[in-house]
This record gives sequence, structure tokens and C-alpha cells, in this order.
Amino acid sequence: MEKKKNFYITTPIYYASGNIHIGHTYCCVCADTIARYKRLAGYNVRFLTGSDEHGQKIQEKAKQAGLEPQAYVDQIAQSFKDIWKVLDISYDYYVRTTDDYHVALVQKVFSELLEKGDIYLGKYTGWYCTPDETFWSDSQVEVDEHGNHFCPDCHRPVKQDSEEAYFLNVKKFVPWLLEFYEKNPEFFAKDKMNEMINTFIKPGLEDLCITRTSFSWGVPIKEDPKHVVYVWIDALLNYISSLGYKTKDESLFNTFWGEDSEIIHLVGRDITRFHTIYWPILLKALGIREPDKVIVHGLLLTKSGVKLSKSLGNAISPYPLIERYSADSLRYYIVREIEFGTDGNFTPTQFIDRLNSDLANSYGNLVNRTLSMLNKYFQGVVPEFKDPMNDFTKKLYEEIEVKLTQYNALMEDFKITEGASKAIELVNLGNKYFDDVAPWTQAKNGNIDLLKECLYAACEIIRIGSIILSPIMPNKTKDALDQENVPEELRTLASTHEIGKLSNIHINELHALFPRLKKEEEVAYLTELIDGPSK
Ligand code: ME8
Repeated sequence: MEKKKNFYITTPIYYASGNIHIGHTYCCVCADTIARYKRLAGYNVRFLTGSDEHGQKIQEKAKQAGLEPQAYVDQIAQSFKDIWKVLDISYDYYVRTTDDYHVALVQKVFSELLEKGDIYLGKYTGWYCTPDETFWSDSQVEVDEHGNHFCPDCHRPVKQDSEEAYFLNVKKFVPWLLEFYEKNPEFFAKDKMNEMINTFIKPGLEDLCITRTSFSWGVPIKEDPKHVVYVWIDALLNYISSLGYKTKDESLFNTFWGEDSEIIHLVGRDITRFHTIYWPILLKALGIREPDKVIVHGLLLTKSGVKLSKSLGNAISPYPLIERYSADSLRYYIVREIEFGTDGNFTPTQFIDRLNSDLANSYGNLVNRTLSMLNKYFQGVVPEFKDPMNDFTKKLYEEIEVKLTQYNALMEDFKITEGASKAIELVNLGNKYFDDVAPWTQAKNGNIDLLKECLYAACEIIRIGSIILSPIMPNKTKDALDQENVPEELRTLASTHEIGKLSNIHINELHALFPRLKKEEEVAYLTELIDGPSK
């Protein structure tokens, strides 16, 4: 298939109803890794994140905080932007559902679909879960032995509600949706597709209630302003409102939602239904193209298997982790340790082991020992590149190419956990080579040519390893490339195939990239951070 030159990746827009926790961090770090990789690979990338700022829950939270809803969400949106800055999330645009252009689009879309008959006025009776802002039908809610009703998703109590409301005529599009799935088996993961079909579509999809009258913090519709559009239709439209869809300047929309764009939505499995059922239907109703893929990632759970979540109050803040271990260490852990696509736990032992094995002992160690030896034996100058004299060095360069090919294929396929693993395997080729050649012995025995060959090769591995790890750890890899004093033109993905251009570079002053962590001490610290002080 011909590769498209534009690439559009989005995260969910998070509810502006509390502080960011490590779960949101997870999604943004994964999306950022993909966006950075695509930029490195030469695509024209747009990376979108933002906040979902309407709804009853937010209105209530603002009241509790003694603030107007707008002032409340302003504060929260700022706190989201702050954490993304600390974590180096390289989004190109931050969308807020209270932004004027967004509100205007929601109103326009509503009017257009009302006129077409795809939206109609009806009456909604159902079970409402306020924390999740979702209505559930009788067949969907959980009922306990006392007849109490609970949300099937978050298991909290739901209340019965009935009100006049507008609906999106979803039923009409079901045959189309099934055909779309069949024609686009790559649209989202097969197991999730089966789950959507069996759980939601086959039992009979209800039309989607899209307005409320019992609260006001939403987008008022022009035709009937006591109704506000809230949550899903409002939120989903962020992906195109922020591209200027239906405004005077649609150039971004034409580029990133045009046929020459690969469109990827990254979402947690909790919101699969909205992105794989309602969103395609809404786009179909509007007559515009569908995204290429919805990548559904797993959730971070507590030890007892419960989702970490703002509203459940069990969330871990990323700040203490970043302060103690660096943003890049947290980023690396997230991408490498938690298998992309499946649920995971944040476990102190795994966290420290991963940082020590891959970052301190492998990557950091290779940088440190190679550059220290350059200082010791060659006054900090990279030796002249020569065609390798030894077969084991020739083999090393061949193995680098193999790993690079594997890494690129995995990253192109959004398999970032395996991509990260390949990148560290490449770095480990360097460590193994170093141990096999034992340059310190070669120096002692006066084998200067082999010493040069070995240190030159290690410099290449540091350079190439740093480039391919840069989407995951933008800061530490820049630091390594700066210490080695690698020129800008040799920091590109294309340049990873160009061996031999580092001759005679004067390296810069050295410092350790990653400290080796004392396991017991750090595990105790993290355990207390997560569980609170032991009694
Ligand atoms: O659902 N582990 O917002 P939200 C991993 N506003 N990821 C997690 C997580 C966890 N424990 N908890 C949250 C909403 N996430 C809507 C989205 S989009 C048009 C509207 C991540 O604040 C994950 O990506 O509840 C999940 O899908 C998203 O945050 C939900 O964020």
C-alpha cells in the first residue's frame, strides 16, 4: 500500500474533572512516542490532545470548588498542560470543548443532522451513571440481590432518569457499520471488534441520547436552547473541530482529514464503544471519511485489578515519579514494561528492575564506558573510521541493520513495546561486543587498531541507539547525543544507515545518564507512595 504523507494522531480528551493520574500519562506517552517516531520517519505529523470540559459531573465539581464552571475548567486545563510540559508531550494542538470554534461546530453539526432527520426529539428513560456521564438501559445495568442498580462499567450506583431529549439515529446505520467492519478488518483489534458486535450491536443498538435538559453546562443547541449537547457527541467532534472543519479556513482539515492522511485515534479500552461504534456512525452521517485505525490500549490497574481512576480516588500522581526518577525514565517504563494493548499494573519492583536493567546497566553504561575510554585513550576524539578488519565487527554492523529493520517495522505498525525492546537489544549488541572485545585489554596489549575499531563501533551504537530511543526518551537521548557531540545531520532516522561519519569528532564533557538505583530503598519508597505509610 502506498504510504500516506500526513499523519494525524489523537489521544482521548480527558475529563476536566480532577487531577491527571498515571493512567492519562500512559496514553499521552504512548501517543507521543508514536508521533515522535513518525516525525523522525519524515511524516507530516499532527498530534492532538485536549480536555473534555462539559457535563453534569464537571458542573457539580465546579460548584463544590466554589467556582463558575468556566473558571474551574480553565484551572484544570492549565494543570493538564503543565504535566504534559513536564513529560515532554509534543502535541501540536490542545483542544478544549469550551473553545468557541468547537462550540460552533457542535451547533452546526446538530442543526445539519436535525435537518437531515438523523437527529430527532424523543424521550429518554434509563439508568444514569453521573461519574461516567452515561445512560444505561435495563438490560445493561447490573442489579444486586436487593434490587439496587449499578453501572456495568464502573460498578457505582446509577439513578433512573427520564427526560425529553434528542437522539442520534444510530439504528439506521447499523447495517452500514457492520459492512464497514467487514471491509476494514484493521479498523480496530479483532477481539475488540467481536466484543463490540456481540455485546452492543447484536443485542440491538439503541439510538444515542445526545442532549440533556436537567443541567446547563454543555453546548446549547440553537433550535431549542434548553437542551444542551453533552459528553459524547460534543467530545468526539473535537477531532475535527480542532482542524477547522466547517470554518472559513479548512486547510488543516483538508490535510489531516483528507485522503492523503493516516488517521489514528489512541484510546483506552474503557471508551472503545464510543470510538468504534458512535464515532464512525457520526462521520458517516456527516458524509466524511473514517479514521484508519482506533488503537485500543489497556488500562493500568491496582494490585487488586481495579482501574486507576480520578473518580475512584485511587490514582497515582506522576509528579513524584518524575521528580525522583526523571520524566524519561517514567516514559520508558510506560512504553517498555506495560504491553501495549493489554492491561498492566504499576509495580514498584518491576519499575526499579526495568530502570536498572535497561537504562542504568545497558544504555547508560554503554554511553558512559565508551565515552570514558575515548577520554582515557584518545583525548576525547572519536577514532578515524576504517572498514572493519575483523569479522566480528563486520557482523556487528550487519546485526545493527537487522535490528533497525525490525525496529522500524514494529514502530510503523504501532507496536511500541516491542519497538522499545528492539532498541535496547540494539544497545545490548554494543555492550556484548564491548565485553567480547574487552578494549581495556587491547589497550594494555598495545592492539591500538582493534581498540580504535571497537570504540568507533560503540560510538555508532550509542548514536543509532539514541536516535531510535528518542521517540520514547527525548531528553536523555539528546543528552547522550550531545555528550558524544553528534552533528545534527547524523541524528535523523535516515542517518542510522550511514556508518562511518563520526571520525575525529571531539566529544563533550561526560556525566552519568541514569543512576543505578538501590532496589530495596526505592521499592520501599514507591510502595509507600502507592499504598501510604505502613501501619
Ligand atoms: O473518557 N490506565 O475521559 P477520561 C490507562 N472525556 N489509561 C487510562 C486510565 C488507566 N487507569 N484511566 C484513564 C473520557 N486512562 C472522555 C474521553 S474522547 C472523545 C472523550 C486514559 O478523563 C485512557 O486513555 O475518563 C482512557 O481511555 C482515557 O484516559 C479516559 O479519560
